[in-house]
Amino acid sequence: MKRRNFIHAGALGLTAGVALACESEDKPVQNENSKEGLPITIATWGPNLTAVDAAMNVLDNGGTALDAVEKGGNVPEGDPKDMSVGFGGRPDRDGKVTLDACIMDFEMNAGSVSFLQGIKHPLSVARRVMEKTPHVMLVGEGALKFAKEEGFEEEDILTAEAEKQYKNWLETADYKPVANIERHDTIGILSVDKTNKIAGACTTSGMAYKMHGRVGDSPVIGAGMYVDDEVGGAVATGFGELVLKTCGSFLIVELMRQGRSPQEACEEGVKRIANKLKDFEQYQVGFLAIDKKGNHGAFAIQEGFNYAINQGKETLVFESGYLV
Ligand code: SD4
Repeated sequence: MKRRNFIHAGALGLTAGVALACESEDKPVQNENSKEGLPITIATWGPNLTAVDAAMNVLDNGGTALDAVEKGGNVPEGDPKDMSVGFGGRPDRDGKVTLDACIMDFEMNAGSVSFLQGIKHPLSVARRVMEKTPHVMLVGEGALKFAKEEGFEEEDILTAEAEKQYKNWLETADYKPVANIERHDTIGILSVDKTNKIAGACTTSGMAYKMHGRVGDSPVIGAGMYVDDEVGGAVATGFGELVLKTCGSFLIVELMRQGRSPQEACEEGVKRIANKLKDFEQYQVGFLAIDKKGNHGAFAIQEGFNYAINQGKETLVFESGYLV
């Protein structure tokens, strides 16, 4: 089968850090920073390098990819200075912090919570949903009830800083989720451990000042995150509605299954959004993907998406290529 053709880098205004796939019947084209090597952890957004360090610490000590992505995601969740995830996340337009998270392992086990309030670590609740219930997703009150039954403490997770920013926002209450204006530090994180097993996770407080009840892509298996141990994994960040409409992470994993490199698959995921959704240029979406050898890819709609990666030595931060 003829491989998918890609537009040349020059036409897209790409920056360094990206190897765009060109028309070819040859081997898949890799991201120029990609190399094989396990174990690996990769996460959306440069500031999440501390999360990558925590995850790699688990892997270096012989831990599983599942433990690694949970421990990694717990780092920004517990950090009140990270205002896009967990404790300290910005509230919705009603002043409520509502959290979304999901997790998935190498055997297609998956767990997810969304619209969860009052719990600092939604990702750990998602893992309990996966391990202790016959379900995949719990939302809202039901998710909170389950979390409390599992021993999670209900607490006020709206910090003074987040409340202050919310009160400023209320003066205009103008909701325009503009790309890169809001700082997006949602963490999507993928690991492959020493036994070559994959896991992925995603956790966020979602878009600031969203409608009360809004659920984004991050807790939706196949949208904000997807892994398949035969192939690899993908995660998404940015304006979740675009990712939901295109089943972004699932699409990227399926493209890799068909032979695309992680880089080629991420580029095609962004191009799917661009080809299908008219107003995509106003928004930011970034994708990361890895295969089971440790190759990685990254691509975004706009400039400004970066990511942290570790394959056994130090954690590096790279800028992603972009389309617009
Ligand atoms: C959402 N995708 O709720 C999330 C937000 C995000 O970086 O990733 N921000 O739509």
